[in-house]
Amino acid sequence: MENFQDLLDAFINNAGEYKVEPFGSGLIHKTFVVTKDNNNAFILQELNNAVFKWPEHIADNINLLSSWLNNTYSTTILPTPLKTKTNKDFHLKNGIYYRLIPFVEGSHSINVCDEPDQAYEAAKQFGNFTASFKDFDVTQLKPSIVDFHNLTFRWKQFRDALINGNQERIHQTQSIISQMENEYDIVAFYEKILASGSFKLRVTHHDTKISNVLFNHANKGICVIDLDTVMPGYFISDLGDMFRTYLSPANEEEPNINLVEARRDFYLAIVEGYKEKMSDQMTEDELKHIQYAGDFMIYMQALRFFTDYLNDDIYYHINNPENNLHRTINQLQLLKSFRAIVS
Ligand code: GN1
Ligand code: MG
Repeated sequence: MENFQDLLDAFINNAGEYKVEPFGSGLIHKTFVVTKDNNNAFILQELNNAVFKWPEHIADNINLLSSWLNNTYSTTILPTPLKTKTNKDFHLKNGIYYRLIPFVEGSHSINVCDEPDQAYEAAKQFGNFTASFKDFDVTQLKPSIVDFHNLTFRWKQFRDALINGNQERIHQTQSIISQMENEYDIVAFYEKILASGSFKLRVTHHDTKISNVLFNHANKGICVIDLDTVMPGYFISDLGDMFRTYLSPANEEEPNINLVEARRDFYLAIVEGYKEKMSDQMTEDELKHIQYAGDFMIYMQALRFFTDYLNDDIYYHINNPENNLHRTINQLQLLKSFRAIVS
């Protein structure tokens, strides 16, 4: 266990008065909530340096975006990490990067999207986030993970795993492999779109799960959080990941696929919320391919979970040996159900 007092001391005074406990369900970083007198004060995070190889890029991006909002007198809120007492973006201890993010007062987050209204509010926030940077030169942002939502790259990783991965697992999952291959059209379409230039590169969040939105007491969205994967990207990433993570009452961890289903009212709510902020910026082609966003993100996540399974679970945290396989089957079921509600 880390010495938390020591870590907090790097950022704030009277660190001894705070209590630190594990927080959230992210699969990448270690996250803790820091409370004082039972009130939430900060989020403390230990960055996963294997996934985010250049934490400085994240900090540079956040600093640029934050200045942009200030300079344009924007009302968009961007919760940014504290600088350390020595004015650094991270506290570095034993080669590990830590950061401390102040809690937004009066805010709460949710882990499950169980009302279309929540989906609408979240989509409006993610739409507003991107819309706020309409005139910002997105090429200034550095990718925090290279090729993160590059579907061609994810497809290639899958193909490589079929050669170099765990042979027994490959042998046992032939039917899943065929299902993945049968969906190759999704990859081909992605390549076609990119080549055509009809989708615009914008400031994109890339992790639009519901727990990355802060709500106020009246359950209205306040802002988005978790800016690690903010980098240049396409609208299909953010809209698609909302479809992927809000539409089903059962999430990606659910092993019983009978419980995985896409809900049309939630779909409509997401589209309405996102378009409210973004439709005037979107190209005709983008507006035509709203549904494709779902195919793109659900399929990419299925590919990523499955590739990790074939590679003996080197990327995602797992709770049991079959976890990544069950996640894959779950996502394939979601893809099927998604198509049924949008067609
Ligand atoms: C990871 O840890 P978390 O939940 O924020 C992943 C996302 C996946 C998600 C699937 C950097 O995000 O891309 O969609 O798991 N983030 C990274 O649960 O790989
Ligand atoms: Mg995240």
